[in-house]
Amino acid sequence: MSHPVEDDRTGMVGATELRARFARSLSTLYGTEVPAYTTLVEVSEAVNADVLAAMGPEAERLGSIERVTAERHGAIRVGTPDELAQVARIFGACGMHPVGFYDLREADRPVPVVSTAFRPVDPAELAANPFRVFTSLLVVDDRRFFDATTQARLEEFLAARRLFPDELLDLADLAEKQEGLSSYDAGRFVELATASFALSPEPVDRAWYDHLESISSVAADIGGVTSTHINHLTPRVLDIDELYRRMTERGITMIDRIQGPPRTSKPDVLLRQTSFRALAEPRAFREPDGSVVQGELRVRFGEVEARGVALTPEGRALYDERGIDAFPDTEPELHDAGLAYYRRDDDGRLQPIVYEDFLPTSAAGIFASNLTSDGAVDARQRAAARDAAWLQDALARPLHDPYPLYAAQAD
Ligand code: OOG
Ligand code: NI
Repeated sequence: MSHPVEDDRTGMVGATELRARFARSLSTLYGTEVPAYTTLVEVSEAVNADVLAAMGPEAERLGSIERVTAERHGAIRVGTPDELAQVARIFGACGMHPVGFYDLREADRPVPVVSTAFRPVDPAELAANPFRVFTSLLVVDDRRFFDATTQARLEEFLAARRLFPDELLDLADLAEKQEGLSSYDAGRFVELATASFALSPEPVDRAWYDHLESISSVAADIGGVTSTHINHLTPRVLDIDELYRRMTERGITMIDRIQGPPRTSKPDVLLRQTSFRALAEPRAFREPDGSVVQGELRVRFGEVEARGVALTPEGRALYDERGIDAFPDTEPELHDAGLAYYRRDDDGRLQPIVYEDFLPTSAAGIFASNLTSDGAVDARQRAAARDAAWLQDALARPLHDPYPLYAAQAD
């Protein structure tokens, strides 16, 4: 289904345009909040221009330069199934649908969340603007992290907050119902949605935050504050090794490695990411005696990524079990072995289908690089049951499996 950008007759702003505006508006916000992000975007654009100049049309096989230049992924974290369902309505208005189930509690450095990614699923929509948001939900009843008292306090704290104003949620529902918003409503929607993800000036309860932080930094970032915020916003780059060099040259300390497959002469697969820790940001704290003081928190960061071809389940199993070395050297071999998704263009040439999702090990690495404490996990305690079916119920809308989406694009 294609949505008109802005129908001249009705003046309606469709989902595609809402998504593009929302991504741009968040980018402007994040640039004012985390200035190094602006540097990252500038360096990414310079690297992309150089790759395009050096390689010509070949550089655009994994997406047009317009798509890649506008391309961002964000990350947000919420505390309750109700909050997640509200997020789903806001992203739904922008034509972003939940895809995939990630259980970060199973990572090497476990984080008490389960996650999905909201993104367009239709190839034309992905080409127009592939904005995606990795969205994590705290698992408050997982005893390996939270004792019964902490769980009860978390539930009470989270039930008392409102992340999104009713006006925003009503506009989101209206946008989905009438497949767009009037020009005025669209402006309001983008303004309210962006403001919902800004860092809040509301004082943080020091004792409560510290208690959660001793268990998990991510738990504190979610359940220790009264609002949510964009945790990072990631541009896409066509040569991440070159990006890493240029950022380091500019004096920005990157994490020690690029996550994902190492650089090889083989076709690029899946996703490679790297990041830097943002500076500590000033935040107000309420001390146990009731006084409010200025302090700082270091919860946000910068990240950049390069994307390759999507792997089939067989290709993914090979990657997870044996690494990139086990892969063939050329695209026709990857295709013929059924390891990656391609489609044929009108001339019969293979065109790669871009990987649009995330990698649990990379995500866990990104979470970990951003944590101030290792936290405390008691593996002997009971895990809370969470799976894709549970998440779909919480979302109150269909949760897509990524593989059939890639298979449909390849056909
Ligand atoms: C999400 C981390 C996952 C990625 O790129 O893998 C992620 C978070 O820190 O909330 O964004
Ligand atoms: Ni990320």
